[in-house]
Amino acid sequence: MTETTHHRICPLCEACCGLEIKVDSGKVVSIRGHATDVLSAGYICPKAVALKDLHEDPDRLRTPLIKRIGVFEPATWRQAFEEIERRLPPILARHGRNAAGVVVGNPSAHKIGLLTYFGKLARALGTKNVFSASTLDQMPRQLASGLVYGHWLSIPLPDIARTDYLLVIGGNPLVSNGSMWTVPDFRGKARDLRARGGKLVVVDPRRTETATMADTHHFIRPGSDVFLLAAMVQTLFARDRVQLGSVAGWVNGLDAVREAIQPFTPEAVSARCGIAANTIEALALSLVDAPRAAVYGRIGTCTQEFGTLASWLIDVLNAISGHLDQPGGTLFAKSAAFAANTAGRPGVGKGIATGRHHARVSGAPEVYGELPMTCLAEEITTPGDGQIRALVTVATNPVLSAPDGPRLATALEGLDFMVSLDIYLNETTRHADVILPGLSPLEDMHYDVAFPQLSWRNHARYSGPVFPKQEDQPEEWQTLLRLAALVQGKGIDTDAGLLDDAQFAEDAERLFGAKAPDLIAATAHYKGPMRSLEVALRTGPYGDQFGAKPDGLTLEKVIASAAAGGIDLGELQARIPEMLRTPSGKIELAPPTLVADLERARADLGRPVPDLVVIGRRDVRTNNSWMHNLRTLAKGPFRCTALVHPTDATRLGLVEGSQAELRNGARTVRAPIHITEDMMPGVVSLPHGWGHDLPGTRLQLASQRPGANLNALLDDQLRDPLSGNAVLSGIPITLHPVESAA
Ligand SMILES: Nc1nc2c(c(=O)[nH]1)N[C@H]1C(S)=C(S)[C@@H](COP(=O)(O)OP(=O)(O)OC[C@H]3O[C@@H](n4cnc5c(=O)[nH]c(N)nc54)[C@H](O)[C@@H]3O)O[C@H]1N2
Ligand SMILES: Nc1nc2c(c(=O)[nH]1)N[C@H]1C(S)=C(S)[C@@H](COP(=O)(O)OP(=O)(O)OC[C@H]3O[C@@H](n4cnc5c(=O)[nH]c(N)nc54)[C@H](O)[C@@H]3O)O[C@H]1N2
Ligand code: SF4
Ligand SMILES: [Mo]
Repeated sequence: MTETTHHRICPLCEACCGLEIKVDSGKVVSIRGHATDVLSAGYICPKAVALKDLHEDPDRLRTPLIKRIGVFEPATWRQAFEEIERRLPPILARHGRNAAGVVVGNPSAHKIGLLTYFGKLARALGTKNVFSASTLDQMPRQLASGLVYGHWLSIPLPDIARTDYLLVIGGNPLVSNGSMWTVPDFRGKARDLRARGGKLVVVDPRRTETATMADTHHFIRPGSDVFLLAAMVQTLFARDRVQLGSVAGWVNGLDAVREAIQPFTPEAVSARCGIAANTIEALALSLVDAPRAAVYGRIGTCTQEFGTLASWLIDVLNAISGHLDQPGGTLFAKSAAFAANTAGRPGVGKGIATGRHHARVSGAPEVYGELPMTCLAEEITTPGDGQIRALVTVATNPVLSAPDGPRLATALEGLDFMVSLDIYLNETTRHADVILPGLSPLEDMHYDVAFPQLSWRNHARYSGPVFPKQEDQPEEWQTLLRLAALVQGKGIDTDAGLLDDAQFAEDAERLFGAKAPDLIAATAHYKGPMRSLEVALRTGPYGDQFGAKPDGLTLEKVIASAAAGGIDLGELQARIPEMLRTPSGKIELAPPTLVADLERARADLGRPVPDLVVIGRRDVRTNNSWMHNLRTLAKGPFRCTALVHPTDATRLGLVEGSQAELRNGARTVRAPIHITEDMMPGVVSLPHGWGHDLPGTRLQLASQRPGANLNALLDDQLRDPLSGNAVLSGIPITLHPVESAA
């Protein structure tokens, strides 16, 4: 037998590490970090190795399933599409386009076919009921960026390789490996930062793995980041330390910020944050005192009632401390393909709009084309015109991942029809009538669309399939296109390739006008996402412009670089004003909706601090809700434990290792207690993504140690009104020893 070596990036988290995969006789022999990868230089975490388990997992679906009289039966692709055609279009014909809902989840960000074709299905459905995991995660960050810089994916990134001071708020990159910031081997980079005399400071209600390696860690009351950040901004104004540095000529709204921030003095917010006023001042001043500094906030700052405000104030701090768009401060990536902030006229754009339509039941505004995930259940269960009766889910497991999963599960059971494009029969897809399996990542090609826009270094990397796919199995983009055709009444025999050609031609004409015919001819040898990737790369900022710049990038060159570890496009560079896409061509530091929302925060400042609140947690061997079925990751100590501070444990009569019940009104879950001083007193931490004890799933390993579903405890009515993002952190609960829980 002959061993072959393959290079692809890991699809399991945002670090996007380069892998070297050795294969023999159709089996994975080894998975290692690719030492010469231009982004990750050999770094991997234990999850990458589990790609072998994922590929070989007997529970991973390989054929479509159709539910008949409550039981899933294997089916051919033809039978599956026939069943969908028989049941879905009549619902739309009878009840209108909004009777369909569509939900897309996290793994789609790691599969170019899903990411670039999901929108085609949503458009074909023509429904406003589009939902995604973004409103359980980073929508506040994206909305703030849209308002300030003019595009949803223009995110300032800490220039970790050159900074002297990094303040991490509400993120644990040592475990999560970074998010909205592609930064493989955060630990190594943070170590280098400290070795050259720089400082790492962490603000988190738990002394996390990242906090443990930091110079300083501050506990903060969950949900109060907006107040801390506002007071830091206020301090810089009050002490006359505001400096805009190189972006001074490009900032609108500085006076409006100064005016609106006045009430948020360190003294006024201190009790709410649980941080001393002089500590808040010192944190603010450290930013201006450091020659090069960056503030990074992540999910802890987003999944709260003031998520958009908090995300925005992080931008304000980076700007007014003089480090925005500076080496060693925060910089914007320049992606080789697909970035809106490299397209069109440099330095100016349309900006963003929200609220172009609203959720029927709650009235929540559309944001980035979506409605809040926390509106899904009520949109299914509330009768009336526009009620969701048919649902398509794509790579998402909201029964575990979204607040009030039990309510959602009941809602899904009440649908007239549901289709899931997924690789498992799990807590969500068990409610489907038809499940269409996706490819194993090792059978799929990939090029990251989003993450090069968020990477610590510019680069272009292509991943080819490691294994051939089963002959009859469509690629996921083909499945999405066929579903799109089907709901447009085109019938199930339409060829996905022809549909794609037609769509490509349409897009090319819209985007490239008179040049479209040449473009169509020049790219005809590529299909599906490969074809749009070729166009994006060649017309992108490093592209060969279809021959005009012969040294520039083409897909062929990027493919050829895979074994070498991809193409390095250098460290991040200053990009203001060229990357701005606001109508003014300026950084809009004081968007009126955000300034107005500060009043909501001010009014909330006096809210009493609850006795006990729950927050989430991630573990390096898990990924949201779907990797507990993989042997390499499932072994070891049980990870779904509730962490409690010793004073709380004593007060509540809890002993180490005992079962406790967490209660939020009538909602309850049980978990074993681990007592640790790493928790802030008054805060309990329970990881999300567990709860694999629901009937009707096919997750043999995960169901052996199911864990508790944190989201069964959370309320689906709590959200940040601006972004629609769910509140997942800082929820008041009570905690009871199980023996006394009657
Ligand atoms: N309480 C609490 N809840 C949270 C969070 C939290 O911090 N606290 N975090 C939130 C965040 S950040 C996120 S991103 C969401 C994630 O929530 P979701 O987007 O729902 O993602 P997962 O729960 O990871 O479920 C992924 C689904 O995709 C399927 N899948 C995996 N690989 C593939 C593939 O290659 N193709 C297809 N078609 N399907 C695939 C899996 O089987 C699973 O059904 O969870 C959120 N939920
Ligand atoms: N191993 C692993 N890696 C992952 C994932 C995973 O499930 N497992 N999920 C991936 C996904 S989808 C995402 S979005 C990213 C998320 O990436 P991160 O944001 O780094 O994720 P977390 O580890 O949840 O870190 C959030 C931190 O916020 C803290 N926190 C909670 N509430 C508050 C608050 O109110 N204020 C402050 N300041 N902090 C608070 C928590 O204690 C926690 O340490 O991780 C990704 N990477
Ligand atoms: S950190 Fe781990 S899971 Fe994330 S991309 Fe790298 S190897 Fe994969
Ligand atoms: Mo996420």
